[in-house]
Order: sequence, then C-alpha cells, then structure tokens
Amino acid sequence: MRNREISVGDVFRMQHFEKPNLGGEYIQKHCLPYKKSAIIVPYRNRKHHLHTFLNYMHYFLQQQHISYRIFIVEQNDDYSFNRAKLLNVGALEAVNQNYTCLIFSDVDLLPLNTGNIYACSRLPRHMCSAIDIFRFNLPYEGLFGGVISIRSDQFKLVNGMSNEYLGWGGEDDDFYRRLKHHNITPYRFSPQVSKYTMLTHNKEKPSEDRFEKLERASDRQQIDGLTSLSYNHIVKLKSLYTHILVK
Ligand code: NGS
Repeated sequence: MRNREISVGDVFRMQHFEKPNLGGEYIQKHCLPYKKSAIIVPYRNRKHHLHTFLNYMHYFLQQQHISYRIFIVEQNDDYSFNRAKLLNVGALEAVNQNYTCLIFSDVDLLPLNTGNIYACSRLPRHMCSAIDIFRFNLPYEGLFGGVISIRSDQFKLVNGMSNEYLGWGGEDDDFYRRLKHHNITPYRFSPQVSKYTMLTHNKEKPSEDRFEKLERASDRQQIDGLTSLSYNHIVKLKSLYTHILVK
C-alpha cells in the first residue's frame, strides 16, 4: 500500500466502502488477520459528527487492508462527560471480544494520510500530532490525546485510565503519566503522516479541578482505573458500529 494524502474536501464527499458485518466489523478477505484493531470512540450527543466519522472511517480503514471493528461508547446520562471512563469500558468490551490492539479516537478527528496505520506496534503511538486547526503543529510534546494506539496488555498493565476526570481536560495527561511511570514512552510518526482534520464544534469549558487531580495522579494509579471500573451497559450491533450504551 502506498501512502496517499486525502484532501479535506474528499473527507466530506461520500466515499465508497465495503459494507462491514453487523456491528461494524470488517475482516480482510484476502489474508487471515494476525491482529484486529478495535477503534473505540467515546461519544455523546454529536449525531452529525458520528455520521461523518463512520462513513469516512470505514472508507479510510479499508484502504489500509486491516481487520477492525468500530465501537461507539455512548454516555447515557446528563452528568459531565467522562471520556476516560468510556474508553475504559470500550477497552474491556474489546478485550472480551479478543481484540489485542486498541485505538482510541475522538469522534471529531479524521485522518488524512493512509500511511497512518490504525494498528498497534511495540510502543503506544500518539497518532494525531498534526491537526489542521492547530496549523498542523503539535501543541506540546507530552500531548497524548485525540487519537492514540496501545496494545491491550500495556493498557491493562497501567490499570487503564483514571475514571475520575469529569468534563474537559487532563485525563489524557494523567494517562501519559501512567505510561511514563511504567517506563513506556509513546512515539509518533512524522507530521506528514499524522495529519488530521478536526470537525468544527464549540470549545468545551475546561473542568476546574483537572490540575488538582493531575497533581495526585500517581497516588491513584493502582486504585483508580480498570480495577475500580463499575458500570451498567447495553450492547447493540448496528450496521456500521457496535453501540455500547453506558450509564
Ligand atoms: C491540555 C489538556 C489536555 C488536552 C490538551 C489539548 O491543556 O487534556 O490540552 O487540547 N490538559 C489539561 O487541561 C490539564 S486541545 O487543544 O486539543 O483541545 O488534550
């Protein structure tokens, strides 16, 4: 496969893709998959983005000749959005279905280079270092949010993400610290390959206690994460994705 850059205009054009299996699973027909990628998306209340994301991502991922399934993990209450907890839930569901490669993606981020492979390697990867709204510049070196890949064994090793970040900001920095604590340093592909476009939306108000939580991040690592995760959920198989509704 040759790397190909996709123009932002083409992102919004309806592109052809093969119909995935019910639940948004796509299995390569011409080679047995060695590994399958779980694309896990925390979600609430952004129907328009979801529609664009699903149609574009199936098209994009199928260019990469990988096997994958898209999981949409939706928060079904009016409390502040808990992005990291939704990712923990999605990861557990994916692991239960034998996925060993986890790709966490926000619903508003669309990759523009087919060389940005949605698969896992030895180290976790920050996949979206060059986003158009930041003029394709990385805001800071330790940024580990937006779209990342990580193997499920590494995710379990660091006890997943913290469940305690309500509202916008900080949970990804906390996760980065967990990895560093275990001497795992994420890496990046070149900015050219890591190009994304972000779908437009109003900026959310940052949560007020995120810095306070971050300060005590390492104290909580053992007790706050996959080991303390409790939730109720319903799983439904939709034509383009597996829907996990979480309370
Ligand atoms: C940091 C946030 C991160 C966030 C990053 C990029 O300031 O959670 O900005 O945000 N950390 C804290 O607030 C402690 S972005 O510019 O992409 O909207 O991911």
